[in-house]
Amino acid sequence: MRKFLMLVLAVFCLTVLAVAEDPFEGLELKIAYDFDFWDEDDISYGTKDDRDLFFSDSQAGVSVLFSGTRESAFKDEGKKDGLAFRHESIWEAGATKNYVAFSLEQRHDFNMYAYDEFPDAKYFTIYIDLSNYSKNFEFYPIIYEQDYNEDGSKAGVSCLAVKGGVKFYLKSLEGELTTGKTLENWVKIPKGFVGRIYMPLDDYVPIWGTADVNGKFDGLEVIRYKFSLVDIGNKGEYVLFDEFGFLL
Ligand SMILES: [Ca+2]
Ligand SMILES: [Ca+2]
Repeated sequence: MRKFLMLVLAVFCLTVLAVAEDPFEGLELKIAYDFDFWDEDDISYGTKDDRDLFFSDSQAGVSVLFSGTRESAFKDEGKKDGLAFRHESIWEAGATKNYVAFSLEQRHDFNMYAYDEFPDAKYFTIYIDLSNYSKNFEFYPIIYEQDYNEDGSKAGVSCLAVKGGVKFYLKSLEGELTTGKTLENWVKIPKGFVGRIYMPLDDYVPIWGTADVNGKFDGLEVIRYKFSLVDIGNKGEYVLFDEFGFLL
């Protein structure tokens, strides 16, 4: 009898552990922005010469250069073709370093996922490759989206950022899942990390004077991503991003 109880207990513990190890169980990844429709190596992106207007705001051409590159392009499924977003520092030591942030528009006609809906998504995920960046990577992953009143009618636009002190996840290319704690509206990704990060949307709150009337991430009209970087690294260092998506 005692042996049986031990067995039951062991099975129970294993089950609990297994659930705890997969925070994404039952959730489906929907890609929102894959950069594959960019032109390869076009360094006008984000600058005043950018005719495609993928960015509504950035310092590209001043402190950083943006381009689409085959290097470290990522696919969650299938072969790894397509492009990734290369965010490169051109900052010369000693020169004035500009505040660096970019606003990338989700709703662009070239983006095949531009007008997709991600209703009540639980996580915002980004593939990130820090192989060519020499520090921990610190940034603010901010999302603008349409907010709704309790009756379903449109409210204003929410500018949403993560609360401090909550858990987020990192999954390396090898599949190892680890966790980190957020800081106030920003996260620190360990030096050299390559893989996906997962931000908990239930812990996203409105900032900069905006409201979230119904108190949740709606995901029906994602407008843009605003990433603000604490440091851009030394000249020639770069960070690669790919496959922004939502888990729902
Ligand atoms: Ca891609
Ligand atoms: Ca809302």
